[in-house]
Amino acid sequence: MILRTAHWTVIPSVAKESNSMRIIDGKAISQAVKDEVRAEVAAIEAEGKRKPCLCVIIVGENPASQVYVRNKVKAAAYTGMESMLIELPATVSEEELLGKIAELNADPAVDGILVQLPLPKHIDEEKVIDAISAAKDVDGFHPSNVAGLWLGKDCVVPCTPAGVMRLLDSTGVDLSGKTAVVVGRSNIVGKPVAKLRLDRNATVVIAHSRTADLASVCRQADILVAAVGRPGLITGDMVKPGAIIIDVGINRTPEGKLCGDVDFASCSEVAGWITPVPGGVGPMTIAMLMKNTLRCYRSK
Ligand code: L34
Repeated sequence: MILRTAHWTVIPSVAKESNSMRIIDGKAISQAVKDEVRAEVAAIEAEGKRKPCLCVIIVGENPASQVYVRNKVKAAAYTGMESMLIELPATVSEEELLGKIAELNADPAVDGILVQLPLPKHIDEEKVIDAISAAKDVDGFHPSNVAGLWLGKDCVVPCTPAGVMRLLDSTGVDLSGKTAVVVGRSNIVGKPVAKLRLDRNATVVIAHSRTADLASVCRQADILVAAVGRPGLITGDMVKPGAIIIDVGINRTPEGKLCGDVDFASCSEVAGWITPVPGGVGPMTIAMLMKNTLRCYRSK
């Protein structure tokens, strides 16, 4: 039997070393982040100032992207920000999309611009990311923000990695000197997550599809982040007892059910802390987007 409380879950009678495994509740933590932003937006409004405005562009009709984008617009409304959703057909030309971005870059009423990825094949994602003004790049994907992150400058941090850090912080565990492994080397998650944990003095390892003996690398991890998009890749035998596991994977089973890269059933018996999917990193990505929009608004 699993007893659920607001922030953690105890498996009382599992005869394993860890009988106090805790679930990191991304939903509750993302709510707290959104409430912080909401209070700040209310204060801005009370001063009679213009409210922050986020503009989200979606191209085509990828059902998962539609869900995420809808959640972003809903979160913006919750915080009291203005938002704009621009829906473009999958057939839109690259030129047209770049034209739209140029228009938004020049619009003083727009503080943040996000183009939901992935984009249709005929559009060059790199060109699109480069076209967004770095000052309005709420995703933190623009080369000057990426450079800023790696040089240790104060700049926009990509939403998902920022969310991962906030989830780690919620455990109260000091990362200094710990071994932090991330499985996955994408520009959006793996690489920035490694840098952010390096900044906390963790010993970082980036594992990937060519890593030899992934299981033994993962077993070294005091903190394990999985971000590869392979359902159930991380199993309990790959986890160090007591480790913190953050599951960034969002996969859909053939039946349409959401699942992460982490096999929750086996890993939760070994881990000290673990995030669920759904209700883990996903909602944090959206909450940190609200923070980033506020940041871009303030640094104008
Ligand atoms: N430009 N493209 C850009 N920025 C991003 O930050 C993203 N990402 C990723 C995909 N493309 C992007 C997102 O928004 C992934 N992502 C994202 C955002 C939210 C959620 C998942 C992925 C989310 O809300 N997940 C919910 C479940 C939602 C559902 O029912 O499908 C969760 O609880 O995990």
